[in-house]
Amino acid sequence: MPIKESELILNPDGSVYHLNLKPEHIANTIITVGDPDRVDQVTSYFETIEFSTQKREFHTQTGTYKSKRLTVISTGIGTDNIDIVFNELDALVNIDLKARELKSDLSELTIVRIGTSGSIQKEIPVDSFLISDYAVGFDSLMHFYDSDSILHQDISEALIAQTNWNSKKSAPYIVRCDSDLMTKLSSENTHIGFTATNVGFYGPQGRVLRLAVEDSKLNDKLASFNFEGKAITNLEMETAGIYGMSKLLGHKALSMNAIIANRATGQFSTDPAKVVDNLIKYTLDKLVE
Ligand code: R1P
Repeated sequence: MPIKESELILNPDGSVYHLNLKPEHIANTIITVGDPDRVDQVTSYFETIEFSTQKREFHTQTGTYKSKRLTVISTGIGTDNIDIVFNELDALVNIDLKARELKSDLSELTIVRIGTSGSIQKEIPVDSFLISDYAVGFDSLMHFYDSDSILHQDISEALIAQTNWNSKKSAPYIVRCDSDLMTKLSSENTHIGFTATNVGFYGPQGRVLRLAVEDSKLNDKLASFNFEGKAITNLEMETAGIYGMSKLLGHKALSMNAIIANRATGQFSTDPAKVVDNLIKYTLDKLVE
């Protein structure tokens, strides 16, 4: 049975609905960034750019870095966008868009996030690089999929118990990176961390401007959480969704974080653009090694 038009929406030119992309527009290795302007920053290091498009927050460019074909795409902020980006990227490689049928041979994409993040551990300073080994999602994205087989339930249970997690909030889900990519992209220059993916920037990350939060101790509880020596290291807004969607769809993913704030010490980087640029260069060179 072909996938119905209402379920897999295509634009009049045959491109996928939100991303505006056709299968020939993307490489097998994809870099995701949050900020649409960061796409140009990444591709400024490319020797060629063969394709560019933008629709809403989804800005895409494909080209070559040291002869390797790469696609860079912005996701905007949050795991709601990750659901859209990952389903549509997967459709580009694994669904015959004309026949509206799954292909018999599925393809595996390599997807690396280059994003910004705030550390919650004093020892992980601003201007450092952190790679997310595990991620905990405080959004509910994975709970809308048949995802139990990829989730680390033992860690979630420990987190719920140790933080006295309010059951009115979505149950935290735990996912893990692709270990081959971790080996390829880590070095003595990277911290290895356990990333919390929050469902907002202010209250959900414990920032109080005018509104009181439900649990003012949450960041402290996350920082002191311990599961077999694993502590939560940093906060951002996409990684758990990226790891969950990639595992479910059969792709490899890794999240690279430029630490621009330290919530434990109250410091913010004096030059956040520079640390992001350094992480872009580091990641590009590791991808072509
Ligand atoms: C919040 O300011 C945004 O910055 C972080 C968060 O994950 C969120 O998307 O990442 P990016 O700099 O990649 O967008």
